[in-house]
Amino acid sequence: MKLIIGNKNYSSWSLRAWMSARAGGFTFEEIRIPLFIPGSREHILSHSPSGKVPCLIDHGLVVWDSLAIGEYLAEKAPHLLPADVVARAVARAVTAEMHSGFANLRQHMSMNIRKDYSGHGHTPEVDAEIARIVAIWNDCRSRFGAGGPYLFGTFTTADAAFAPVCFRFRTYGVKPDGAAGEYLAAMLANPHMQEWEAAARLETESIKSEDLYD
Ligand SMILES: N[C@@H](CCC(=O)N[C@@H](CS)C(=O)NCC(=O)O)C(=O)O
Repeated sequence: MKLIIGNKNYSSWSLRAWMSARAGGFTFEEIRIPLFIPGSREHILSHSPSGKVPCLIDHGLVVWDSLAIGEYLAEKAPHLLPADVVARAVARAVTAEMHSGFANLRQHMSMNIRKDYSGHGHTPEVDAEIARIVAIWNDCRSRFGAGGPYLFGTFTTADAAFAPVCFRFRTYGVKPDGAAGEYLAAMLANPHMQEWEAAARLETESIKSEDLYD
């Protein structure tokens, strides 16, 4: 299995697929393509028909888009989704909401693991989206989280979907109270998250358009 990803410091979509692959216990070759430098688009297109990362290649099968990759990996490693049908439906709903929503947060608080932009990025729209994310986390933790520290107890693709938000909250100094805050701490302490973060800190490329508040 091969996973094509972008810069670990910046590529939030790549992080989602990579976390599902790690949490699923898969052995995979990682192909990291630094984004937005000469040749990177051609390099991505040599693997990924959409021209975007992440892209998963498994014995000739090509799966692009982080949502499809998460679903595919969960078919091969069913523990990546909750076993209960109700919890599984909610996990898919919050994953889909994260995948297609929160445009203001993405724009004003882009993932940038190495930076400390505490206090930056707040607009009324961003704050409303942060409140919605905190409500999702509190709801999942209280209804489904009894079996462990993650949204549905054990780690699922829903946690992978919110992984970039966890790094964003730390970069931009967003500190939820209560169950959501405990969930954020558990995610930032997750060994796979820490492995990704350590690699992000070693990267030397900068994407100036993503360094929003320098
Ligand atoms: N909806 C896609 C989004 C993928 C995406 O936008 N990836 C960005 C990097 S995080 C990318 O490949 N950008 C390179 C480009 O647009 O040339 C997914 O979930 O995989």
